[in-house]
Amino acid sequence: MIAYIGIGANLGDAAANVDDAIARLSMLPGSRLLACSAKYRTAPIDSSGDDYVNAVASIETSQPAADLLAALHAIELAHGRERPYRNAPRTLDLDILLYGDEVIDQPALHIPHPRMQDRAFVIVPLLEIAPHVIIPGRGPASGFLPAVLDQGISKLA
Ligand code: PH2
Ligand code: MG
Ligand code: MG
Repeated sequence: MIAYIGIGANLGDAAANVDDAIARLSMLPGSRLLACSAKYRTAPIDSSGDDYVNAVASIETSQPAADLLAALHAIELAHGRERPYRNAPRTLDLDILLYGDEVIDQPALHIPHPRMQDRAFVIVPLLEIAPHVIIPGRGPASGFLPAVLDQGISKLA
């Protein structure tokens, strides 16, 4: 199965946290890293605090989606992730954006990620590594690009 993972951070050394997350994704059991976008500096959307550093990675994995989610939570915890309130600033956020062409609606797992098509910090790095990817039930990711380009986003050097 090919999964796309959204990576975000806006606390501590956000860029270093994103780099470390990518290194840890490459070591997940039963998985291999396929591609990784550049890192982007992005304005907080429905969130507060500093600008975020965001990226998107793709992995090939034999892990069921629920197991992959648990593994991502463990990486977040290794970075001291706390959840004082919804969308609080965070040292590291790892979200499963897409899991193959599956549509999953469970209490703690919604795939495709519910708001991914509305967010430049997801759509821009996703299209960098997967220009033709389809969001199941929603259509080509590229179709959502024009509507998000007014959100602040710039590639990190
Ligand atoms: N994540 C959120 C809410 N808002 N804004 C940016 N720029 N980047 C994020 O990763 C982000 C956000 C919820 O997870
Ligand atoms: Mg998130
Ligand atoms: Mg999350």
